[in-house]
Amino acid sequence: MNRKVTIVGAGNVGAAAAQRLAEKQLSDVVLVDVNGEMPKGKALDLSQAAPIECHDSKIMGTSDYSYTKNSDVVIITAGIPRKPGMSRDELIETNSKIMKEVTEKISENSPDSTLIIISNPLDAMCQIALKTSGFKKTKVIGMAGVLDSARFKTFISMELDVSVENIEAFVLGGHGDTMVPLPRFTTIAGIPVTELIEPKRLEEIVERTRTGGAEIVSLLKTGSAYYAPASSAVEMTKAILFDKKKIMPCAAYLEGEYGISGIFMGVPVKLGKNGIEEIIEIRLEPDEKKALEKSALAIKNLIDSLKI
Ligand code: TXD
Repeated sequence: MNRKVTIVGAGNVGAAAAQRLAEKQLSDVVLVDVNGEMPKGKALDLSQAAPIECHDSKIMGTSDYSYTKNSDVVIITAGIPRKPGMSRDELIETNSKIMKEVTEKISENSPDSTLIIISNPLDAMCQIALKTSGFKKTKVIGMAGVLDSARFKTFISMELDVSVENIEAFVLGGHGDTMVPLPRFTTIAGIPVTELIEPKRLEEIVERTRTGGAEIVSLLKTGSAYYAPASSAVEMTKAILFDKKKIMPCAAYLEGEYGISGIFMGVPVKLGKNGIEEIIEIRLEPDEKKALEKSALAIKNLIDSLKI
């Protein structure tokens, strides 16, 4: 195949993303991990599913970055996940070092790639990747909004017993407790959600979305969510590989958009072959704007503590 995607971190999210990329025949996949021969084992196992799943994507596992050369997209999931009771921010020390080391190697081997950052705390990890890689800000994108919006859509579809395909929803802001689900932009077959779900119940669904990651962490006991995060990363990858110009909520580096500067935060962006091709600015109501500013402040405080 003439499209190549590297996934750094062959753990839960990385392996699930490799499987989806291959089975959808979107690209060849290189799985990179520091954990001995584990990435080789996972790649071999995934390759042996190919004759049954009927795809010709090549999947390899390695710890050697020379195999990642000239990747089109690089998905970075390397790091440690949360344990029950932990916040995403508590991962910062360990994951910052890993993100720096990985981005150095990736930018050497694939200087023209687009980076999709997954590791937590997401907004801060994006900042490290941008600084370390020296890439243009349009080529470093964080995955959170697609997942948070998918969670919001799932809960709405459960509530109304309607197809998930009917639902459009947007979650903006940071990937944490201050994320900003926007009921005003949420529709079911074009019908505003506020026509179908009463405000109190909708607020409960919004709150479940905000804590959607923690709900899964507490059920799994070890590790955090990975099927939906992998799907979200693959959706973004597809938009870039196929130049789809698709609008989705992603963490982007802001320089004045929404009145915010110098941090990554979830906003609607258009994804295509050049990465982020446009940041879409929508007019927000005062309470929505306030919520977004609160989210930005939480991200800024975390970044300041990192001194990056
Ligand atoms: O919405 C989102 N952005 C997220 C983020 C949704 C789900 C998971 N989120 C975060 O992604 C999570 O908090 C973690 O920080 C990452 C990866 O989660 P995953 O569940 O895949 O963790 P695993 O299974 O522990 O896998 C991480 C792998 C593991 O195999 C390590 O050996 C590897 O990362 N690792 C490295 N690979 C390459 N290079 C280095 N330095 C390295 N260090 C660890």
